[in-house]
Amino acid sequence: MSDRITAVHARQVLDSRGTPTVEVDIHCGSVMGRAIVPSGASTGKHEARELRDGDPDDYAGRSVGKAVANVRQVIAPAIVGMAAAEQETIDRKLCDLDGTPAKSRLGANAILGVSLACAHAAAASSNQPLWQYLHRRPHAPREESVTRSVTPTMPMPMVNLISGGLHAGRNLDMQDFLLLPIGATSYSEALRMTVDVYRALSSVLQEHGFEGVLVGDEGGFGPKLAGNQQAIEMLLHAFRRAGLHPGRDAAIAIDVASTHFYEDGLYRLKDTLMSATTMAAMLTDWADRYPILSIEDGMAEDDWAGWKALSESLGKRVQLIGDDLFVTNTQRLAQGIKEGVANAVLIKVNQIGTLTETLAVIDQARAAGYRCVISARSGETEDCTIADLAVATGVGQIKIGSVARSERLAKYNQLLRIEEQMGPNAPFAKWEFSEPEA
Ligand code: 2PG
Ligand code: MG
Repeated sequence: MSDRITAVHARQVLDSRGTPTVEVDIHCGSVMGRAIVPSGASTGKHEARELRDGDPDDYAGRSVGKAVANVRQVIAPAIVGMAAAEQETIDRKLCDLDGTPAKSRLGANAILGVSLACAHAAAASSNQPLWQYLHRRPHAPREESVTRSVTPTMPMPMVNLISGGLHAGRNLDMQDFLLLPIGATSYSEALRMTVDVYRALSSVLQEHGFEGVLVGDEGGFGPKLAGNQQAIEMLLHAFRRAGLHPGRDAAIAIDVASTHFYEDGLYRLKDTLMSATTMAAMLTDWADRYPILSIEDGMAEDDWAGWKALSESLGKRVQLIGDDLFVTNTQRLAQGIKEGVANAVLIKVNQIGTLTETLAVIDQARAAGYRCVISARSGETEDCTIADLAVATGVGQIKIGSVARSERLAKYNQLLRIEEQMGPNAPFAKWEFSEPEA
């Protein structure tokens, strides 16, 4: 079936917080590819820019009519007639049409919707599931791509269990306390273990007097705990309650999201003010005492010296992920690699705004021995592109949120479908951590 783009349409829909976002449909004759753009709450300042209308009377300034109009009036005429599979050419054209470094003219939301919908349309035209199409993409520049040589692999989920920070009314300083079901030998086993732990945590919290706990933006519990360490203790209880051995079957990951409590060179936690050195010492102490295998944004987005200290202290034994630090951007990552900062990158498609640029960051990370974690945003929808992307690139890890709220389950369920499509021996990224080559 031809993958010539015959029509491009966009509309405003709502995300999981009831906030407007952009949905794009790309038609290639009788087939259609669709994508919906996610949106963050704890965004990094170096991310590509979402275009919002800013009219206080229309969804409190958050409507996306301008971005939708840009897809219909500026982007559509420029790409109709092109082949949807020419992803690099289309993405370059989108960047050129925009012409700004942060995609602020047309809006990264307009651009990303089109970029991802193209991939969906091309996959549909070639009659393949998206993960398979992405892995075999006909026009991709193969030679220099590390990802090209990788086997599609089911990712290890990193699952939000307790939410804090900007995702749960700042009840805790740190944003996410997550489970890594490291004992799992398949994706579906990892998911089952996760649900066991989620249920166990619900009863553990009740027993500790946290009745009627609400869930945060990503479905994690949002109890008003005494502090960050109590969150860790609750997780360890829940692991044991679910019959899992902490450190062997189940481990902890933290998204500190420290950019959001960093001010004037200091980390302002609820009950204390910390320098970067003290912060690094505290995280190191936690990693000594608890089975914490991964720490995201332990330091703030522009605190390179703090990042360096943390990397020197923990980089050999703990996965240190840059989210606000790297913002899925090759220039930021290049600086990190040069300075020996962090050892993993969070990959969020809307931080950079096109599929091509996202794949470039994954390749760059891999070439430097940095690990990648494909991630959802706190504002999500039924769009499951990232599930297919994680499998196609074989990066090995995905962070979607908790096992509650259907915008999260949409992705977990898509991964179950993909696992089934891959057959009984679907490759699964078991947990392993080795220090990147010096
Ligand atoms: C993060 C993400 C997802 P947000 O910080 O990693 O948890 O949050 O989408 O709000 O940036
Ligand atoms: Mg983060």
